[in-house]
Amino acid sequence: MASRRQKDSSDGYQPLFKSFATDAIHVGSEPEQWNSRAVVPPISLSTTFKQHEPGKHAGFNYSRCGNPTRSCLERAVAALDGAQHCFAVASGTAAILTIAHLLKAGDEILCMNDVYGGTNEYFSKIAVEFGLGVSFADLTKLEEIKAALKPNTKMLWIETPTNPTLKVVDIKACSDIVHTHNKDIIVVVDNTFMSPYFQRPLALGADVCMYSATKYMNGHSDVVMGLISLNRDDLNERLKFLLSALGTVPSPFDCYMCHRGLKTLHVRMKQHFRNAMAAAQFLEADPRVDRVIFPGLPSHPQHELTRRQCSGCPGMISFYIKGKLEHASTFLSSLKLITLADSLGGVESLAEHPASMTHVTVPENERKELGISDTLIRLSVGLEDEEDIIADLDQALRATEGPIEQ
Ligand code: P1T
Repeated sequence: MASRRQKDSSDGYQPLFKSFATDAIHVGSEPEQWNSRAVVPPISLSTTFKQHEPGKHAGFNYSRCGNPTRSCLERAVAALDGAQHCFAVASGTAAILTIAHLLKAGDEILCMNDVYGGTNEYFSKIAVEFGLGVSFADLTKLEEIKAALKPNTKMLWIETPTNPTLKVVDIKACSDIVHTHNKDIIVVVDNTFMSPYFQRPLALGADVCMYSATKYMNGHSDVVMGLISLNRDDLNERLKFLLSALGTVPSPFDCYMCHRGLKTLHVRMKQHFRNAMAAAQFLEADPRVDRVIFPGLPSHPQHELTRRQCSGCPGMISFYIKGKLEHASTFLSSLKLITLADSLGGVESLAEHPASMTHVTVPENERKELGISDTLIRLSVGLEDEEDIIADLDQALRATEGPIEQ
């Protein structure tokens, strides 16, 4: 599937993946798989399944090990990722935990230095307690990768664009560097922000692609879930075992919900991109804003790479407001349409303050180094009318102009 790209490339980005919408709507939802010919996969709540004879069953034995509703979702996601295999898991965090269990004590993970706060926390506070070594590097500087690899490095963890400073990492270049060094290093890409509509990491050399499906994949802020896609049969067997042994699985209802959300991913992502571009251009021209980070803007340091690697950009914008912490707080508290809340990737626009919310657990000195300052604000631009989103940003920025309470 990875090679099935449409011919026309309109605006300098990678062409969209051919038949993406058709696959999103139909793969995993074939009516012929059910006696009832249901057009929408039923929610299969049964925890257990009758066996023909001991150890012989019709595909499912116990829902922790596999479930028909989950399987429908997994087939759809595999198609969208150009993958042979996919696992739905209980959360993005459960995906991180399960993938980390591919390693053993004494192995080391080399991780992008700017990642979701929970990812940083899991690696640096929990995985290390179980004997995994963890080091962080700026993977946008390719020359630093080789120097950071150790004889026991067994996994490279890429997040791109990064959360929250939206740095873009060259997946193919990183994969080539580490696989040339040692082909057994497992390259993992957290593709939460881009979604498979804009970026397919497996086609770029990654071994494993994962998502917090809580975000764009489900898209409606009503499911916590994770997804893992891959092509390697050896890792697939191990992950199947780990999922069942660790029990990091989602509920059938959540699988149904996520599969339902996935069917409009292509429509949503297109509009997220349009709305975010308009909001980013508005913010970049605004004198009350210091700097806007949006990979779709020519001012983004990896804008050219983004066009080379992706088919577009999601609704994520980060920006530095002029002033101090108080200006950021006043802006966030003054928003009316845009909701001040953690998370991202839903139909509704959200805004947050990484230094005190999503990335509060990252040590202060690291936050400073990464650019997660008190004036950094992260927006998840939703699908409301573009003019209404911009009007809300404008009125909240206006609130920061007068005297600010300290
Ligand atoms: O929340 P959960 O589904 O467990 O996913 C964790 C996760 C993993 N990877 C990335 C890139 C993420 O952004 C997240 C979760 N992020 C937020 C909740 C947030 O507001 O950034």
